[in-house]
Amino acid sequence: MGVEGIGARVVRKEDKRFITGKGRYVDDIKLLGMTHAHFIRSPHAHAKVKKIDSSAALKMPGVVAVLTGQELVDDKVGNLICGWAITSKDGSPMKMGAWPAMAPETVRFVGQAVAVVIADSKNLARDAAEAVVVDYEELPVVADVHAAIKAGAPQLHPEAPGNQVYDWVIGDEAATDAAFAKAANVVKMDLTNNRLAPNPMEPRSAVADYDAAEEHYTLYTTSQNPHVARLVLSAFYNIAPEHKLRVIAPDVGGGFGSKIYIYPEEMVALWASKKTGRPVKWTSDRTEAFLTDAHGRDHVTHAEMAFDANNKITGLKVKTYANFGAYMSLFSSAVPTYLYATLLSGQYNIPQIHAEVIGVYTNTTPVDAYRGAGRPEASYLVERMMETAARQLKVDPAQLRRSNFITQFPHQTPVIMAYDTGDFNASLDAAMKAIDYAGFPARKAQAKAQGKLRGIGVSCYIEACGIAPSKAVGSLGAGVGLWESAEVRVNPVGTIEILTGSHSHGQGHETTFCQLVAERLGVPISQVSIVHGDTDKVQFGMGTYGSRSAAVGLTAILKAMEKMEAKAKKIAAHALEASEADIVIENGEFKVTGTDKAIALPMVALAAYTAHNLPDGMEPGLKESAFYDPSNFTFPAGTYICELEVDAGTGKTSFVNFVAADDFGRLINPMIVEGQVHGGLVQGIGQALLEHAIYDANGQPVTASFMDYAMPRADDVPSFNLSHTTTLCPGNPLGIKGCGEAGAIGASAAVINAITDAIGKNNLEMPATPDRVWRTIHAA
Ligand code: MCN
Repeated sequence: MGVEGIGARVVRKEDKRFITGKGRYVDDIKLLGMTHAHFIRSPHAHAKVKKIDSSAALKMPGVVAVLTGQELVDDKVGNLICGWAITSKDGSPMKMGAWPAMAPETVRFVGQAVAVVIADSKNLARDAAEAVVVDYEELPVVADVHAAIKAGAPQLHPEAPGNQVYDWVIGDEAATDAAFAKAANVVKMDLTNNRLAPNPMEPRSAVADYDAAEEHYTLYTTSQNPHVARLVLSAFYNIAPEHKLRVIAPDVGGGFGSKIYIYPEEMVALWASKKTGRPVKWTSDRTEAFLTDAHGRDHVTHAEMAFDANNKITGLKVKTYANFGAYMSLFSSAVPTYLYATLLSGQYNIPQIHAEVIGVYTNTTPVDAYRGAGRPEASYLVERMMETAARQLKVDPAQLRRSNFITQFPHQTPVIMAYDTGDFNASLDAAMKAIDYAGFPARKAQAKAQGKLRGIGVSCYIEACGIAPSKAVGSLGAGVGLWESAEVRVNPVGTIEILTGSHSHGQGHETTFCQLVAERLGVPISQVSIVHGDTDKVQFGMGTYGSRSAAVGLTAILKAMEKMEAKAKKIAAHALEASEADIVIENGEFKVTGTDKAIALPMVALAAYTAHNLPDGMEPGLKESAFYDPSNFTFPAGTYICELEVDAGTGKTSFVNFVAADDFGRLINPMIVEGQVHGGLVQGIGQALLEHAIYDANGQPVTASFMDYAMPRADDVPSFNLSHTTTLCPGNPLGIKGCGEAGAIGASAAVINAITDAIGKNNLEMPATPDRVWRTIHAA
């Protein structure tokens, strides 16, 4: 390993730009003649739009236009779509209710746009929106899953009788029932996975610019996947033929999944720019973000786990109601199905699993992938079941897990996933050692003597990430295959540009991707630059989500590097009059092995472009590209153990220790990986203790501000104790497993397992607020 190569704790290159205020975000974009959009949003969860009177607003100075949902329909701008087809158990396709970018007739959640004001300034647009009168006729509301599935419940979409999107199953039901019939013990649980709001630092934003002369659109947008945005916008929404639309995602301040999708606002901005003949900017405020950014989680589940007389798991049955909100967003259908139920085997040998997932429409904000996307829900369920089982079977929770671990790889689970590698005992051992698991009973007794309830909670998570194999995701219903692209350009002076289809919005790609180049060529990372986020610069890419950028994106870069290096070696061999087989690359030089003959990379690059001394028949230039489509997902796994104390008088939880032992295969930059784990753990703890997007029975969001939606702050979380075990991923040549979501997947079960251990009561829903914990302690 060089000082900046693979495995080095290199400080993030991009941070200089961010911490000196030089980041360039969408809201920083200012174009000549730019207007500002302000959306008029429904205050009702379900209503008919009877009339929109914009006459007063249109008379206000500086108002350019007031555009409505009906005009959008008249202009044949397509509806938003869900791109992942799921089939119900009766063979019928999922039921997609039409989702126009602004509602012409019916609004189905608070915050859905019905019209937009375009004005010379943001404040003028906001003021004029006050003058637009919308006449609504309120309709009956279903605000949660329980209300939506009741017989005779008000219906959201004519396409979806009973508000049901699909009723999907996986696994062998008869074989699972047979396993339960023979069980020595059955553990049963009802679980709720609370709805979350994503809250990245930078709110969503779009600047759209239509050039009438060229009939060309440019869209600056806060996207995690600009190429997919361009494809979807042009193919499905009739915004433009693809080559007439350029999408640029400049610096993006976090996304956590919520910036994967196409949202109404950027579609409307593009359309409005064409209609008004001027650039249009829209930037969400925090309230709009709470109302319109796709939410996460929101499952209601009943689960049963069967054990034989030796405490071996013999079966798992799961029935989950997944709340989709009012419409199906781009990835939404896959989240509670293929990203959730396929992980229900956890780290365990479970011979039979049967899961049924019923997707349900409600009058709430649409729900889609949020950090972990289905996998936190699966992990939470399995790990709460294991803890509950240990309590019911009166065995040590760590031991029950260990005795059921999968130890042979590859391992085919009964729910599609084929785990390629792992060492679950190693991460459990590392975590138990780090927290001194054996010493816990003595610490608990000591705490009790001081009037504190102390608990310990284990969570052994596994996830499938590095989201790709095109064949796999395609066969599971994805509308596109998922792979990644890369191009390596060595400039005539020897500097290196890496063009990637991944999109960094906080993950540190500008550093870790350069580290691969530094490792292979022995050049400083300052000699390497990363180009991403612009559909005119990078030919195509699938973007960043599903912890895929290292395992898939970096491997594409490796493939392109290998091609470039092979050509560069030929040039070097020719220049040095040596055999190509004798050329090695070291410290930025091409050397003839065993001699002192060498030529520096800039000289090789210069030779490639000056081209008068190249091997016969060689094309000039030094630029190569590659696409990489792996053969499987990657399977990061680990153990988190949380030790905490609960104050029985107040219900308040205080962390004592939180240890995480993760297996991410080869680490490119351990410091960046630690940062990723820290962030994920904080989000998992946030879900467990604080965060909950709540609606009242009328579908009114009651947590649509930071006053009411409690984000975790620094003093809400402990200082984490991290370690790594390593099994190299056999699915990519670098042996990498993704790390970007693990913390959020494994943390919440560890926390709730610890609290329930401390208070001696097993049923506790998230978020475990002091009030809820106190009531659980003191419940009869
Ligand atoms: N890495 C590494 N060694 C490994 C694995 C990864 O050094 N074995 C490095 C990678 O090179 C990259 C980072 O760790 O710099 C994360 O890599 P990866 O796990 O491949 O995840 P992605 O880059 O694809 O990022 C997506 C992931 C997801 S799905 C969510 S959600 C999430 C997350 O990343 N959103 C984030 N982390 C986030 N971090 C920030 N700051 N902001 C977000 O919105």
